[in-house]
Amino acid sequence: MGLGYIGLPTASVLGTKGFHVFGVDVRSDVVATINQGNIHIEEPDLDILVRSAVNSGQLKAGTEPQAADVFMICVPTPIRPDHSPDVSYVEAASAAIRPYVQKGSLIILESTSPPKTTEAVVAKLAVPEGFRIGEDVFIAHCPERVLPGRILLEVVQNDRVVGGMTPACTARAKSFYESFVSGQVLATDALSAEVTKLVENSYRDVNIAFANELSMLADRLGIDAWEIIELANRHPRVNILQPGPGVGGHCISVDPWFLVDAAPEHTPLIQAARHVNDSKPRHIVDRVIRLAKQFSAPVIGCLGITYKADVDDIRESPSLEIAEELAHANIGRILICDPHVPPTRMPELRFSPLDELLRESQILVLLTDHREFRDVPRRLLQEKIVVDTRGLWR
Ligand code: SAJ
Repeated sequence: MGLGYIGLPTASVLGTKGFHVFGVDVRSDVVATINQGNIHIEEPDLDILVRSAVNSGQLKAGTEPQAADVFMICVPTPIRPDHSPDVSYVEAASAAIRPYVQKGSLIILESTSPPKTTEAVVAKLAVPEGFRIGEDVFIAHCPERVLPGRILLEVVQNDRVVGGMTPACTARAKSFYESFVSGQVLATDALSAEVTKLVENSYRDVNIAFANELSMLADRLGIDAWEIIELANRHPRVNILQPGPGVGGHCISVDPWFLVDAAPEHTPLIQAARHVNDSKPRHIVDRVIRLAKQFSAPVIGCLGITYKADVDDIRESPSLEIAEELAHANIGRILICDPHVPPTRMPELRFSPLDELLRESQILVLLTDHREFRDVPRRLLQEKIVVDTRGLWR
């Protein structure tokens, strides 16, 4: 259920490992694309795998579920504007499979979810009347852990955490994952699996927040944050992450809020980290606005709008937020270049080819460290004012 960044790679891996997979998505355009052997998202080698699974007849897609031995729910779990969790897609997917769940079916929630979702949503909405969990039907949470850009490797190689509603549910889910995962499959209960996943992403968010706080402190002191981090990381027990324009993507900037929502009074550090990371785009925008004041007709080039390097994903992207803020700030001409985002996807922004942007801009703002930006001639950078939010051109 759900053929996005997690569902489609998982479906195609299973398809090429001999499973008969029926992928369901509410978007009929996505279903049509996949049934033609094509893909609607960018991920290394995914096109090859999907084409092979579809051509061999192992993977088919549709907008309505079918009866199955195993149901995997891989739908988004966003937050609302007030940061509270929105599990409506999990509710809809659970209700949609209910008529197709049979005795013996295994239902797995892969979506990163707020604590107790497996029990309160999936078990409640997907299980037909009279079925006993752990006897007639088996329900488990196995949170996805893959890193966009490395999904096809990680979906097979990563260790997995599987938590069932009962020990029998855990055992069923564990043996299913062991049939296609080469990493270890670690057993726990559903709530612990839910919280483990949220802790992983919150850990990363807190650590990136430390790097981002440091970088803002370094700006104030007029020193180079990357140099400080490099030097500090030579200590045997220090390993600081990299500062950037903020934290984006559909995972790390969202999931910590699920823990905050579950226990607001016990999560001050997680909340502070979210606020630090969310404040970083504003810090960059203010800096560029200050720098632009020295020009009578400033031209500002923004390089990259996706949330991280070499992906096409702009969800929650701080780079996009900065580019849009600058475009609306009335401070001059804002040019944008992102080799992973076709200009037609964002008609309201002014896109330029890289060479034109580099030639025309007086201020260059490096927002996403795409491979294509690495080799910009350093000589050219010396003639410009450079705001390198990723430390790519150091
Ligand atoms: N970032 C920094 N500095 C760093 C590392 C990352 O600013 O040192 C920024 C990135 O630019 C990006 C954001 O953080 O904006 C998140 O990027 P990421 O590469 O850290 O992670 P995601 O969101 O692509 O994937 C994460 C992964 N989680 C962890 O590494 C703990 C992945 O394994 C999860 O499966 C995924 O979230 C998910 O789906 O939950």
